Amino acid sequence: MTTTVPPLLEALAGRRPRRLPVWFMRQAGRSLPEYRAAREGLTMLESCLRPQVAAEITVQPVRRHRVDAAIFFSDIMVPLRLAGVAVEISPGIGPVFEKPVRSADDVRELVAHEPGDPQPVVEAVRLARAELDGVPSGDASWTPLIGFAGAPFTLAAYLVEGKPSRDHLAARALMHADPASWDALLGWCARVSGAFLRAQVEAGAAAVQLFDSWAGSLRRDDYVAHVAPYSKAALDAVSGVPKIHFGTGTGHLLPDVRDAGADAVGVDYRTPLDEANRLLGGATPLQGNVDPAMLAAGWDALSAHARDVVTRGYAAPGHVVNLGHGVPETTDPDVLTRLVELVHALPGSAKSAAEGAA
Ligand code: 1CP
Repeated sequence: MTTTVPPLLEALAGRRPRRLPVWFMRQAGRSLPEYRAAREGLTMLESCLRPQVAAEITVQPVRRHRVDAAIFFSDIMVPLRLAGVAVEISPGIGPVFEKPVRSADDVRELVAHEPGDPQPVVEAVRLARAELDGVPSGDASWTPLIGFAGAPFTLAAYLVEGKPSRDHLAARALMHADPASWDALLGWCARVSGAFLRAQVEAGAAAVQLFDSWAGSLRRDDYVAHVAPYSKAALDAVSGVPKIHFGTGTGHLLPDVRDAGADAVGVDYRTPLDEANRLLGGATPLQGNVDPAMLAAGWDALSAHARDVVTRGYAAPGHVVNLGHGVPETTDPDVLTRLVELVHALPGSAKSAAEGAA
């Protein structure tokens, strides 16, 4: 390992490496044929809990696309399963719980579960790290692995609804109907998510991302009072690595998302990065925000859009190029590889763009 810092870590520290770092949320899995081969005959959660399989799938997109980071192949439901909660990931649907958490008694029963043994996670991160330590990124000789967890609200939204939902009405009602149960539920989710993050960092993750995918469904006052403190508790469980905090539809919450304890804010595709930077006061590194729909819009439209994202991102102190949400399952992998090549060929900062044009 050299002392040169990989572009991802430079950008998350608010600096402008020569080459813009790029990775994609949900890059592991979904659209890759080698992913489907590695998972053959295994359920989603089985694949997550077999260290060799999880490590292999984690590294696949780095080998194929030359992205500047791996994201650990797992799921936000894994820490719940490790804690002994009856959850399955149904193909084509997502997480489904045997028993939704609806009443004060349900919450009491849930929070009696201790976070489980993270050994399969620790082992998988170690195996992935061993390979990534030899894969260059920019001028560095190694590629970082990003650990992640679901934010307490997003986990609670699944636990209370019992399955994916659009508006998270039952969860948002519980928040006000029974604030004491809400506090116990979110506090427990913060504890298991925090333990999951810590296990990944201790095994070698070089950065972490907290996914609050459904935070955008909240009013700002509810987010600040009933959600952000628990996200902060989950993020506070780790130290010594940069922390990215991402949500979708959070244009109205960006400073609050940052203030929950993030070093960088993930911006979904709805808010242009120059506007996000203005909302954040120009001091926070950003991650995002190519619209996933553009991956299927043809190369001319996609490349023009990606250039626009990069140009708007120059306003921020650091920029990690990513999508504004996950890779759709139907994405042509070659389009992702070409997008990585394009981003790597673009100037890393407004200054080098101006020098190039001069
Ligand atoms: O490539 C990667 O990003 C790493 C692996 C990863 C991550 C970071 C997976 C694999 N899931 C996640 C996070 C995750 N899981 C989130 C947060 C990010 C986001 O908003 O996209 C959420 C909300 C989930 C829950 C979940 N798990 C869903 C969404 C359901 C819904 O409500 O719409 C789904 C479909 C899953 C299953 C899943 N997780 C990961 C994969 C590859 C799959 C599909 C497996 C299959 O269908 O067989």
